[in-house]
Parts: sequence; structure tokens; C-alpha cells
Amino acid sequence: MAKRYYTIFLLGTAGSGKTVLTRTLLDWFDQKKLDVAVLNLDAGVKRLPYNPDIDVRDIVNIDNLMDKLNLGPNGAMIASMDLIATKIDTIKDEIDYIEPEYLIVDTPGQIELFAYRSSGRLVSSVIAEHSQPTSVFLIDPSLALKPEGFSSVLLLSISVAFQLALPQIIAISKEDIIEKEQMENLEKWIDSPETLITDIHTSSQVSMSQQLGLSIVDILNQFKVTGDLFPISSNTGYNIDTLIALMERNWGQRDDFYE
Ligand SMILES: Nc1nc2c(ncn2[C@@H]2O[C@H](COP(=O)(O)OP(=O)(O)O)[C@@H](O)[C@H]2O)c(=O)[nH]1
Ligand SMILES: [Mg+2]
Repeated sequence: MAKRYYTIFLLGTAGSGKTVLTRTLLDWFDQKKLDVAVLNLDAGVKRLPYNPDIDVRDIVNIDNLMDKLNLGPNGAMIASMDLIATKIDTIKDEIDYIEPEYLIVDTPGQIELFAYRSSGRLVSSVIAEHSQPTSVFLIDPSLALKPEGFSSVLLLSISVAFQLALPQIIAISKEDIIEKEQMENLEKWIDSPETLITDIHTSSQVSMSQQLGLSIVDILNQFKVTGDLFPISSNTGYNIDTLIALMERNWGQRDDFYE
């Protein structure tokens, strides 16, 4: 029986900061001298700010796929996820060989490849199977400038949690570049999601948007989506400890974090 490990799936829209956060978390675990490994599932990434222990680019080559199947970059990314799913046993064997205590999984830039295609869901379920998984969904602040945008990305996070059936922590990334006025809005919406309804009302004159806003806030409240929502920064390390503490809440107390 393979050893159980603790997995962190990093999720979020393209450019939300998954790869940079992978590096930041890796540093955190390394500093604590914990036994951590990183799996890169993004076949399309050119350069990584960390050295992955397992890398799907060793399994699939996007440029070759584009040539061989006569595909553009998007088609090749879709084909790559399907190909990775057929090689999931190899990935699983590599994890079992490394036997990490903690595994950080950096997922493809485009969330739909991972969360909405059955191949992506298969890959996540196999990796999660012998581990205690948790996921971090990153909200890119540039998508959350307006109340409609913020609500939509929160709905996306619910939809992704629904698809992957993983415990989820939601964080707003790139705190260091969020302007004061936006931060005030975000804090207000997080503290009291009802203010989203009033702000959608002011920002959109379309009555459908207003009605939808009411229903969305209802869903956000029902699933307590904004309950633990907080901003983080991989660049400055802001709230990374809070993020770790929430992972620990999903996993149960990890005494090795305090040694
Ligand atoms: N200012 C700032 N930029 C960040 C932070 N995290 C990521 N970025 C930038 O956001 C862009 C996308 O980051 P990346 O990790 O590649 O996103 P991914 O597609 O989700 O993996 C890059 O230009 C990063 O340098 C952060 O904490 N602060
Ligand atoms: Mg990335």
C-alpha cells in the first residue's frame, strides 16, 4: 500500500498566480525542512520558477503535438491533457517512488482543461486517491474589479469545487498590486456579500444582471464562499501563513509544521 501524503492542488484562471505560488509554498516547506515534492501538470509552460520533481513536459511535448496532429496551441493543450490521463500510472508511480510527505500540484494555466475535461478530473482523482487532498483557488484581482466580475469568479470557484470534489480554500492573489480603493471594495464584499447586490445595482442598469446578482449572492451565502476569503501575495509573502493554517485545518494538525 502506497504511503499517504498530503496534496495541495493549486487552481485558478490563467495568470492568477498558481505557478508563482507553487514556488512560494515550496520555499515555505523547504524552510521548515519538510519532505515536499512538486508536480507540474502544465504541459504548455515554457519556464518555471522552481525545479519540479515530476514534470508532465517529460511525458508530452506540446510543440511535437502541434506538428504531429496539425493543431494550434489551444488544441494541443487539450490533446495534452488527454494524453497525460493515459499516462497517469507513470505519474502515480513517480509519486510513489519519491514518497513525499507533501505534494504541491501546479495545474495548467487554463482551468477548464483540468476541472472540466474528464481527462483532467481523472488525473486529479488518481493523484488525490492515496492522499489527503486540499485545493487553493486563486482569484486574480484584475478579474474582480467590478462586483459582477468578483461574483462571477466566486461562482467559478464553486463550480470547480463541484467538478473536482476537493476541499477548497479561496484566496485573492497579488495583494501587493491591489489598489487601495479595490481592496476596500473587496473587504466590503467579503464582509457583507449583500453589498454586492447594491453595487451590482449601481454598476449595471440591466435588470437581468440585477436579478442574477440576487441569486448569486444567495448561492455565495449558502455555500459560505466568502467565509474565509482573504488576500495573499506570493511576492511579499503576505498571508502565506494564514493559507498554510487553513490547509492544516483541512488536514488536521500537522505537528511537523512547528518543529
Ligand atoms: N505582483 C504580483 N504578481 C504576481 C504574484 N503572483 C503571480 N504574479 C504574476 O502574475 C503572472 C502570472 O503568474 P503565474 O504564476 O504564471 O500564473 P498561473 O498561470 O496561474 O500559473 C506572472 O507575471 C507573475 O509574476 C504576486 O503575488 N504579486
Ligand atoms: Mg502556471
